[in-house]
Amino acid sequence: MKTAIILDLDGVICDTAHFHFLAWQRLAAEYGYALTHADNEQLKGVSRVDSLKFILSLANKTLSAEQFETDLHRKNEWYLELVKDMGPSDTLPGVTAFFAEVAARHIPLALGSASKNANMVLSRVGLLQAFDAIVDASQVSQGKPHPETFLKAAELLGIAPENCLVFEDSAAGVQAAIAGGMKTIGIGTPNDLPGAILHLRDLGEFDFNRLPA
Ligand code: B16
Ligand code: MG
Repeated sequence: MKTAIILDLDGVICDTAHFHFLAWQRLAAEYGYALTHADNEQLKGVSRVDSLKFILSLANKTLSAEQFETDLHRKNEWYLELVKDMGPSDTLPGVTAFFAEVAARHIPLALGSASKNANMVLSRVGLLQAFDAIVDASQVSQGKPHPETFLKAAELLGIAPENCLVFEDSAAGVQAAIAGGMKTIGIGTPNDLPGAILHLRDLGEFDFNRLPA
């Protein structure tokens, strides 16, 4: 039975999760709220709109619909400024070797990201062509923790969900993969990512001999 791999982007392939955090922290500071790393664990993998709603609830603040859209746009502009100088060397440890192993073993590979910037970030780090399928926020109606992102990726690969292995750094993403009937490897700690079958610091720690043949 062929096993496929589905990778999350931010926090798994590159350290853009940190850039999202910096941009949200800047916006939250304007609302008088100091966004913490613990808060950020709950924002990882969450869509832009839902992230802003969560921050507003933390800051106990409401915005007009117009200001809400303006602030979403400003956050994204700050994020784009932070990623604009990224290049092929800006992947997380072990990513290059991981992709080489996936290619050598002819393992079907998909991206399952909640980001609308996924294609741009992948092309900056030179990995856009490495995927057999890419699913980002523009192709789904329900973001993580809903399983739609990963189910769509499995469908595009033509691999049954139970034969897909998802690598995720977010609690929302781990929940999404489990809800889709997939196995998940957490890039992070068991405390932050309950439900994952294995926890690694980065993709470089993955042992391909653990994959079913
Ligand atoms: P954007 P992932 C997610 O990407 C991030 O983890 C999350 O922090 C971000 O809010 C979300 O994408 C939306 O990103 O504003 O670029 O559309 O981790 O699912 O690859
Ligand atoms: Mg992520």
